[in-house]
Amino acid sequence: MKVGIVSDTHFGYRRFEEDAERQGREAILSAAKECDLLLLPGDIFDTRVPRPETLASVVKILNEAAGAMRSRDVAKCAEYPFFPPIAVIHGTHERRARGLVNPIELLALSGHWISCHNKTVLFEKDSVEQSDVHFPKENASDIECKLDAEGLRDKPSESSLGCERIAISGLGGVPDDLAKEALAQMSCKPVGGAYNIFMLHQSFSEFIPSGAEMLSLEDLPQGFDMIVCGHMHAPHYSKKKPFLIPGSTVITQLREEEQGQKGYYVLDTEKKSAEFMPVKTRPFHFVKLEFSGTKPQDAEKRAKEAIEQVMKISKNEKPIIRLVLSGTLAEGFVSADLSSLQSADAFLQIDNNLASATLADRLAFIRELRAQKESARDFGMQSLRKKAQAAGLNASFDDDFFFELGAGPDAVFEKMKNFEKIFQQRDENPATIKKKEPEASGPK
Ligand SMILES: [Mn+2]
Repeated sequence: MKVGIVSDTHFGYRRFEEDAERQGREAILSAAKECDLLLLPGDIFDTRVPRPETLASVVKILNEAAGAMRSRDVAKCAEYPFFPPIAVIHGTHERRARGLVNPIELLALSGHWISCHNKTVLFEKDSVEQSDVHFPKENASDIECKLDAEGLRDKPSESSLGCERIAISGLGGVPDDLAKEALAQMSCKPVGGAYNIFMLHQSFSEFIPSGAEMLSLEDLPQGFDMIVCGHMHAPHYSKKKPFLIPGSTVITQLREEEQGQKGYYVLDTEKKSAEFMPVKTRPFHFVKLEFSGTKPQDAEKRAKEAIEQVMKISKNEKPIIRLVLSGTLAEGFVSADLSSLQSADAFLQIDNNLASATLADRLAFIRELRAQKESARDFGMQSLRKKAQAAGLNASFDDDFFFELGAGPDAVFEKMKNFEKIFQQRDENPATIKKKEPEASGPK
C-alpha cells in the first residue's frame, strides 16, 4: 500500500494563515489522490480551540480528500466502514485537559478521520482487482459449491487473495518530561500479519540537542515496521531505523532548519521505501550577520544589502526573511536603529543583538568567570569548610559530607552524633580542639 504522511499543517496559524491553508491543503489533497491511506501525526490545527472558520476550511479539505479516495480502491477499515482511511493523532497544539474535547476528536466524531490515539486500528486493502477474478457464468454455482464443500470459503489464505493489512498505533503529543511514562502506559501494540506503524508527536534528543528530558530513539516501542513522528518541523527519513519525520507544511518558528523544502512523504509498504514530495511553499531565508566595532549606519547598510540579495532571488513571491545581527558596535554607540529596513515586499523579522562594546566586554567577562568557576558542590564544600573551621569542627569535615547527607536520615543522624561529641569535647577542654586547628585547616 501507499501511505501518505502529512504533519504539522498548523491550520489557523494567525501569522501566516493563508500559507498554512494553501500549503496544508496541497499536501493533504496530493497525498489523498495517490495514496491508499493517510496518516496525520498531529498539530493539524494550530490551536486547541480553532475558530469555526478554521474548522470549516479543514472540513472542506477533508471532504475533498475523502472524495478523491472514495473514487479509487483504497484501504478500508472494518471498525469504521464509513470513514475515509485517514488516521490521526493530536499534537501538542491540539492537546486539551482530560474531559475536554480537542479538535482532532471532534472531527473523528463527525466521521472525517479516524483517531488512533492510544489504540491500534487495522486497515486492509485487496490488492487483486475485482475484475481480475471471474468465473465462467454457467459454472459459477458449481465452483462456489466446491469451495464450500472444501471449506475454503471461510479461510481464504492472505497470500492467495493478496490482502494487505496495515495496523496503525498512535500516541498523541504529551509534554516531553511525561513522554516515557505515556509510552509505558499506552494500550496499543503491533498486530501479527500486518505492516505495523507507530505514530507519535514528540521531540527526540537525537534531533534537538538541548533535549535532556526528551525521548531518545532507544525509548521507542519494539515490533513496529515504521515509526512516524510529528512535532519536529524539518523532514527526515531513516530507512535503517526505520524512522520518519514528515516535517511541517508551513513556516512557524522561523528557525534556521526550517529553510529546507516542505512537503509530505509517500511510504510504499511493499518496496519498504519512502519518498519526499515537496509542496510549493513561500520562500524563507535565515540570514546571520556578524559585526565587530561597527558604526550603526554601517550595520544598517550591510543589513539592507543582505535583504536586497534575498529579494533578487525571490522573484515574484514575497519572502519571509529572518535577519539575525550580532556582535559589537563602535565605541560610544549603545544601539542601532534598524526600523528603516522594514518594507512591504517581505515578511521581515529582525533579531537585533548588537551591543555596545563596553556591555559586550562585561558579558564576555561574566561568561569567562562562569566557565572558570568550580562546580556548585566544590563551592558549597569550600564555604562549609570555612564555617566549620570557625566553629572548630575541622576534624569531622571531609569531602564526603554531602554524599553522606544524601544517603538518608540515618546517615545524617550518625553525622550529627559525631558533631555532638566534638562540641562536648570543645566545651570541656577548648585547648585540645584549638591545637588541632592549624594542621587540618583550609584548602591546600
Ligand atoms: Mn508543530
